[in-house]
Amino acid sequence: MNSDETGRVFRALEAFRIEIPSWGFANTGTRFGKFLQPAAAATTEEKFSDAGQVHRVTGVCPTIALHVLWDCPEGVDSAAEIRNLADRYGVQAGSINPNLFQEQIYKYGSFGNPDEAVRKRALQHTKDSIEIARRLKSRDISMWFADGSNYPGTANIRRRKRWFEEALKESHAALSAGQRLLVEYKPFEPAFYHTDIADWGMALHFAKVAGPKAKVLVDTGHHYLAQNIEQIVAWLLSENMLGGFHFNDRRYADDDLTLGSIDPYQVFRIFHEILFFEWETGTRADIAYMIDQSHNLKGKIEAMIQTVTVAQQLFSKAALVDHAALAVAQKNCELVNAESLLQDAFNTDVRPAIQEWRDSKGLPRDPMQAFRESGYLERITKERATRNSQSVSSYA
Ligand code: RM4
Ligand code: MN
Ligand code: MN
Repeated sequence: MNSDETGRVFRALEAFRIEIPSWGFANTGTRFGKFLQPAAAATTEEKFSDAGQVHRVTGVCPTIALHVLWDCPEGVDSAAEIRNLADRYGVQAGSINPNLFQEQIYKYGSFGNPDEAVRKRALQHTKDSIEIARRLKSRDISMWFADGSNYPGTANIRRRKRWFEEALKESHAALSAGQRLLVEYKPFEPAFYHTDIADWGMALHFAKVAGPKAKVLVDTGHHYLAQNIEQIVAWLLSENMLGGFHFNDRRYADDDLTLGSIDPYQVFRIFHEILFFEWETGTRADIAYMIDQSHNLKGKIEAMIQTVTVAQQLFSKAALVDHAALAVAQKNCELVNAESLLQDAFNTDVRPAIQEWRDSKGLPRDPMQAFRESGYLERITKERATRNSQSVSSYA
């Protein structure tokens, strides 16, 4: 790699921050069961502590996404304690995720529930979540809904759409200046016939109806297999409606596997669309890069460090695409040349440049090795093992 390319990698890394999810450190499983790990985090404090380790060795994960039901047991009153944890462990609260899918009242939906009382409860929980975010100085409230139905004819799809529009508008009205509402979509699961926000078109519609501070959140695992995710990204960028990502990888559906483990070129193509947009428009895309993964079997902290490392590699590779040359090749319909510009960038080994960048920041060249040598994992395994051997019932 020449010095111009190294410079590009440095600039890309300088601007790239990744938010990690609290639930990635907790024991998670599938509907068939949960295999417990002795070192898993069970309390909000442990999640902050583990996230702090990831930030310590990578230097690029200053925030942690929180799920209100799992991480804020006292609701709005949890904010003060979370601020203390943020100070103690050196990571700030990131996006706030209301939980509108786990409690019994949500059996038939939240914002789309035919029962007005449940819709009100869901709206109140969302407003509380916005207040928690305000107290924590968090910018984004990420809305994912499990709402949907399992059998044809059982739900009034149009009426539910209206209820969603109303509730999202009201939620938007509760935002403080600078806050954003991110609307996530998912084609199926847990609902298996219809899902109220099933794709990016529906999410885009709802975000537009909600108001100007609402944007779309793209979770890479929430698409059908053949879908062209980078095209969706390009369209949302062009509409100024892309708010952020939940990155993960999948082989089948919402597998929540480690980013880049199955199809790294897909992630590269997404990053490329973003960086090409930035080059062309001369503006920074205002996007929250977040991870949404479940490390059911992998060691959780190591899985997170691995994820961050791979994300940096793929982002750096995308930064190597020669945009000026690409624009010319596209204009002249030089297909092989255009495609090769992407392939060449993707095939470049960016690891030495990334190590140099880490050196320049006083960060460990090899974050995984630094973590393994720290003794942290051994310590928490001892501290948490007995408690973790008893099964826990919630998702995270
Ligand atoms: C969902 C969705 C949400 C996440 C939950 C735990 O499938 O991806 O973003 O909060 O899982
Ligand atoms: Mn998600
Ligand atoms: Mn998901």
